[in-house]
Amino acid sequence: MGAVDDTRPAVTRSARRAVSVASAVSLAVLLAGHVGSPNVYFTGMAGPYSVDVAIRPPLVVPGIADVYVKVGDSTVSRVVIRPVFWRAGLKGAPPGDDARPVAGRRGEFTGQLWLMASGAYGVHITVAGAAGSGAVMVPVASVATGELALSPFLKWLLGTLGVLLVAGAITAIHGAVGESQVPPGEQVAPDRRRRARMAAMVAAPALAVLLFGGAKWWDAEARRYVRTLYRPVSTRTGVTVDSMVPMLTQTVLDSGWRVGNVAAIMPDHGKLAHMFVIRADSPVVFAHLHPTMPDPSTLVTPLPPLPAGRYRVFTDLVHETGFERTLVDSFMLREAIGAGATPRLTEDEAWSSDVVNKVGVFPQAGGHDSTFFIKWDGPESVAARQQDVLRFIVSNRRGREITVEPYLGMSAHAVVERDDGQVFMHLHPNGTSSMASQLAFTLRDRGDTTTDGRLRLATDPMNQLRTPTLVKYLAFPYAFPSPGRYRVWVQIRTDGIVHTSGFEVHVNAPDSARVRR
Ligand SMILES: [Cu+2]
Repeated sequence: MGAVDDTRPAVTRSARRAVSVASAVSLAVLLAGHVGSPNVYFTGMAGPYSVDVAIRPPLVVPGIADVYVKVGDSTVSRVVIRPVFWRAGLKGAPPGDDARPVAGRRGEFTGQLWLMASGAYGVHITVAGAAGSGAVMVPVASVATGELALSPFLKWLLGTLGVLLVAGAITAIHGAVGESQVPPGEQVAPDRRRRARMAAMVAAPALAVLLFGGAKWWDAEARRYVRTLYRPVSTRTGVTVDSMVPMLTQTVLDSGWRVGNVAAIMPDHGKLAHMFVIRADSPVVFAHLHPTMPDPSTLVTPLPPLPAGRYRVFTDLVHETGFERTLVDSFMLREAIGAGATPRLTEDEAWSSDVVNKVGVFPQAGGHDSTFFIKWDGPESVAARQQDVLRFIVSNRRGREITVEPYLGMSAHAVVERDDGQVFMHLHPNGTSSMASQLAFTLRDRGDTTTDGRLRLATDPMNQLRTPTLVKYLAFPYAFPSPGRYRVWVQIRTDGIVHTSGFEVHVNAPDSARVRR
């Protein structure tokens, strides 16, 4: 497994390009949409009921997803979960299964779902209680990301049983031809004994051939499976400077993608792509950009001024199938760029090179300017897999709530990255799934598609924030997947300006006493 920051500097220098820039191709093994963080978290309404959903997708496909549903209403008596594959739609989906109540935990239900194919699934959750029934859909990317290995003990046990089985089969054939033909107590005649030996001698190579064939078949199956494993799409990222303005170009190298073998990209939050450029060797430089796509395998965006250093690039895309993916790459800047130019950014793009607030060290984290404060409200000590940890208090100078304007249809955006780049997640107060993916499923279920299977994208995504709201608390449903040092950036818009606040969080190994699930 290559690290994200496997940079192979290939410096391009020309008279017209003011700076030399190294480009890199990353070869990291990462998950679709959710880099190193496969679990799906969702907070929202199923009709009249508030629900918190956590879904752990399987490592292999077909495989079993674990689904947890927590409902806020104590009258809820039944929770039904149902997996819908994007291509099959509701009509082609298996009937739902009843989730069972978790013993000793009021309002919590759990169940398992088979995900049979690779691609986007919508998990439909229907909740029934005193206020009637309500449903909600949570998109999940189903990808085979690994092979299940046998434990050494199981290998030894199965190997021993196999040897016994073969030995037993030969003994049985020997007996069937020899002793079993003779009444009990009688001697086995020499020619019968010889025939039995012959039979065993024929059976042994025949069994060997069968075993060999079986092993061949198994290897072929395993190879076929490995071919279906999800592989990240590799890209090349380069930075050039044209009349002082630095431009980033990310090119998809995958040949299947380049000839149009992947589903079209659909806008999410009204943008085709969300690109996050994060300095690798220091957490203080962060940019949220929206590249244009002059063709389906090229992403281009102006960059804000950036100091020299190594940068990671995470580009979130959603396919029209509802499948979310993140393109991961990195680049190196030998010197600072763009310092003299006015950043050519749109009002929906934001960048920050402020100090990152270490949680526990600077609990009074400040906003971009000091018109408001955003303070870590999660636990002082965070463990991996612990839920309800990404919480913040937002206040103005007088300690009151502030008015937050919609930023790309959301009250807030959060980006989580482990400092080695192996974990990356872009999420919102309603969870980790993109609005675009939800829209894709809704349109397909309604039959809002063209004859060639494309989505009719005239519809606006639902669940969008459209008007300014008063905000005091911000919470993002999430659990850090693994221990390590993480950076978290929170973005909100006030007075027409997008503010980015950075935090550094140390995540401890899961402590069984504290983990909620
Ligand atoms: Cu966002």
